[in-house]
Amino acid sequence: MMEKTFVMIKPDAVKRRLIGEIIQRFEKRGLQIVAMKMVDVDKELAKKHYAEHKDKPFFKDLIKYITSSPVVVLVLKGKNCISVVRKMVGATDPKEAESGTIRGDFALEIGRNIIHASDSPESAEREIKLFFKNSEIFEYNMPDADIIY
Ligand code: RTP
Ligand code: MG
Repeated sequence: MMEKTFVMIKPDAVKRRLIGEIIQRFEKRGLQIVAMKMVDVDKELAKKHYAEHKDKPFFKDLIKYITSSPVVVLVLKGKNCISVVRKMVGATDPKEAESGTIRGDFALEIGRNIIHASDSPESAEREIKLFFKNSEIFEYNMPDADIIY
């Protein structure tokens, strides 16, 4: 099934100059970038994005972390890309994440786990709407689509 998912390259990855490395993995996999920008996440937006965690003990630190520098946000498109991208990202706690996953290769701390990806079709839809206007999401042909799929 053709899907869209939302990805955020978090402040620690931006500061560590990992933006290109991370995006390259998604491109090489065959996923299509249909939206992308750098944004400052203010507290209000951060709280909306992570609303499901508002009562968790780590919520305050999470908001501080995610607002600590600009982030890069993307919409990726591809077959089954919501679960494919979650697999590429790896376990929430980088010390449990397999090598070969983004967190497993580049991170060590749960509170500094470098990337976010939507966990379901519902959250993908909600998160894409939260960060992008319709006019910022593009439709264009991927000439090699029939080779990839
Ligand atoms: P994300 O939403 O960022 O993609 O991460 P996730 O689905 O893998 O994990 P989730 O349970 O949604 O947690 C959201 C983010 O909160 C931080 N966290 N800290 N200190 C802690 O125990 C703890 N637990 C979660 C992480 O930054 C996690 O990505
Ligand atoms: Mg999550």
